[in-house]
Amino acid sequence: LIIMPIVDAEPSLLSFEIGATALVIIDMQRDFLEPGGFGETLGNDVSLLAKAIRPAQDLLEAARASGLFVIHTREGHKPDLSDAPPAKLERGEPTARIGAPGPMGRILIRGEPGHDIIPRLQPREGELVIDKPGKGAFYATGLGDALQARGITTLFVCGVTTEVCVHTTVREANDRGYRCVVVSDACGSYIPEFHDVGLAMIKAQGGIFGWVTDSGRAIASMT
Ligand code: C5J
Repeated sequence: LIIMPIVDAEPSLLSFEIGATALVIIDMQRDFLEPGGFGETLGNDVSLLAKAIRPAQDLLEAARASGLFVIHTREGHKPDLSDAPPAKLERGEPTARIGAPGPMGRILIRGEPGHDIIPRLQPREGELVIDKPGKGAFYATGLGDALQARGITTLFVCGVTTEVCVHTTVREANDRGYRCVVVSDACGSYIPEFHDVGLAMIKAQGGIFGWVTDSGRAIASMT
């Protein structure tokens, strides 16, 4: 017997199977969330992202307790930048560029302190960590194969930023046939109106990219 929980979401309720569902936590990295990181060097108020940490932590604990497969992503590049397209590297003031030295090591470089996931959301053994060179988690990564191997069909998605890496990942996933449920308060943006409109875009037109819920309703569906 397979029990199908139901999550209350917009634009409709959605049933899912625990064993075929993953939680994907996008780029909750020190470089984006902590003072002195890449996000702040771009002129952003990083405290706007801090609001997503507690809901993401609660969601992660519920997902772990219910046996959902947990995936963490990190945006970043190899130290020699060979996986970073020139068009990406060119942007930003010289000191804020990817690969430049920052207070938490070279900005968005794998292995540097700023590239790491924040302490409160550290991955556990058995959870998948996807290092991605792009905004979407499917581009140039093993995510698609990992999901297929486990028979995953539904993704709860949260993280930062709502309109950039969360949105790009949800669009990639939607085109690949995954049902995506975006957890609104466990996402964050440096630009509050982009957060709001980003979530609205996902659930508009009958759920054109997926579903939107909040951490309370997501956790209730898992427990
Ligand atoms: C950005 C991300 N915003 N993780 N990255 O550059 O959304």
